[in-house]
Amino acid sequence: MPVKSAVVVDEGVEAVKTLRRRQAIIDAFKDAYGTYVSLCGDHDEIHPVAKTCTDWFRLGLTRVDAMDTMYLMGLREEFQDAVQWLDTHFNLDQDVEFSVFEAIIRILGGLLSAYDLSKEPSLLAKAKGFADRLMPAFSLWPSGLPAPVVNMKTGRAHAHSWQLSSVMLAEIGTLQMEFVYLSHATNDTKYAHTALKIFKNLKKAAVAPGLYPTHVKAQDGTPGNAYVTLNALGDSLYEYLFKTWLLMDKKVAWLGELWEEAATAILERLRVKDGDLVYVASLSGNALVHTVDHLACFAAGMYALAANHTDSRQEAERRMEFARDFTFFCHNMYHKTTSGLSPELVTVAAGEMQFKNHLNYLLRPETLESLFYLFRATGNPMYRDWAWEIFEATQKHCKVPSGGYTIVNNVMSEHPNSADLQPSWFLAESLKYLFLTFSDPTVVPLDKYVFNTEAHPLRIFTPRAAEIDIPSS
Ligand code: DMJ
Repeated sequence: MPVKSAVVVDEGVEAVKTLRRRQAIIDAFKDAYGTYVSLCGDHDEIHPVAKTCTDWFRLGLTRVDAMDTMYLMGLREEFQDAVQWLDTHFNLDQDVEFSVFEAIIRILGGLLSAYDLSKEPSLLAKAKGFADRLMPAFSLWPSGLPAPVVNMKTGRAHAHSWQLSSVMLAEIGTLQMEFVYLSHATNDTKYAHTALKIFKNLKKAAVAPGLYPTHVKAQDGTPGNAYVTLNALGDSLYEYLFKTWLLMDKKVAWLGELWEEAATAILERLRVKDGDLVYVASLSGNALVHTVDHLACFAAGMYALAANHTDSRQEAERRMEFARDFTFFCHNMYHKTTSGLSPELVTVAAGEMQFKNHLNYLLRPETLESLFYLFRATGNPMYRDWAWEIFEATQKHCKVPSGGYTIVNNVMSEHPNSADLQPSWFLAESLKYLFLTFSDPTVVPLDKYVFNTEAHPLRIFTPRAAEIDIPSS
C-alpha cells in the first residue's frame, strides 16, 4: 500500500507540472499573437523590438499560420476574430510576387488545417481561391515542375533570377500534401494530379536509388547536381514522400515504394556514427559532408513516426534507434551552447560538435517537432524535459520585454542579441509542437492526422479513384 500511494503522489505531481508547463506555453502564444495582432495585425510578420511590420504576401501571414494553433489551444475567440478578419482582408488581387513554396506550406497549409479542425466553410473556399492563384506556376515548364515565384494578381510565374534553369528539390516536393487534401475536400482532381505527377516522375531526378539532388533541371526533371541532403533545399521532399503516402491512408502503393526506397537509402548512405554522435550527413558526389542544419532535425521525428509504419520489424527497430540517437544529437545542439539555444548549423569533427559559425537562433521548430514525436512514440518524460529546456531558454533570451518573441544572434553568448523578427513559424510550429508535447495524445492523434512541414495537421483520408488516377499527358 505505501508503495502504491507514493506512485499516486508522483503521478499527481507530474500531472500538475505538465499542466503548469502547458499553460506557460499557451501564455507565450497569447503574448506572441497578441503583440502581432495589436501592432501588425494587417501585415504578415512583426519586428517586435522596433515595433515595425513586414509584408510579403499581404495576407496576414502570421494569423493564417497560427490559426490552427489557437484552435487547438482552445482560444476560440481569437480564432473567430481571425476568421472574420480574413472575410474582410483576404484579398487575392494584389500585385505581389512571392515564393510558391512558402505560400503552399504556410498559407494554403494554414487555411486547410484551420478548415479541417473547425469545418468553417469560408476557410476552404479561401484555400481553393488561393491555390488557383498558384496554378500558373505549374505551366511554365514542360516538366510540370512548379516555378518558384508567382505574381498573385497577374499569375506571371518565373524562375529565381539567380537560377534560371533548375529548381530546388524542396520546392518541387513540398506541395503534395496540401494539394491532394484540397482535391479531396473540394472534389476537384486537378490539384492532386498536378502534385502527384511530380512524384510519379521523380525517379528521373535520382542520383542513386531513393536519393535526390538539391537541384533538378526545370525543363525535364533530370538531376541538376549531385548534392544530396536533409539540410536546407532537400529536407521536406523526403518528408512529403512519406507523409503524402500516409495522408492518403497508404492507398497509393507506388508512393509508399518511393518512400521506402528513400528511407532506406538515407540510413544506409547518409547516417553517420562518430563517437556518441549519430546524425545525417550530406553527400556531395560520393563524399560525406559533416554539416547538420537545425532544419535537418525534423528527420528524427519523421523516422520515429515511420517506424510505426514499417512492415519489417528489424527495419522498424533500426528507424526507431536512429530517431532516438538523432534526437539526442539535436537536443545537444541546444544543450551544449552557452545560451541553451541552437545555432542554425553545426559541423561534426572527431566525434565533437563544432559551434563556429551561423550562430543565430531563428526560433525554429525542428528539434521541438522531433521531441514531440519521440514523446508520443515512447512516453519517456525525458523528451518533455528536453522540450521544456528549449522553452525556458527561449523565454530567457528571445522574449521581448514589451511583448512578442525575437530571433537572436550568437547563441554562444550569455546574452544573445536580438535580430528582431518574430517568424510566423514560431506560432505555427514551435509553440504548437510544445503545446502538443504537454497535451494528451488524443489531441491530434497520429493515427488520424498528419502534419505538413509547417506543422499544420491534416486529417488522413481515403482517396477517390479519380484523385490518384493521374492522366498520362
Ligand atoms: C518552416 O517554414 C518549415 O518547417 C519548413 O519546412 C522549413 N523552414 C521553416 C522552419 O524552420
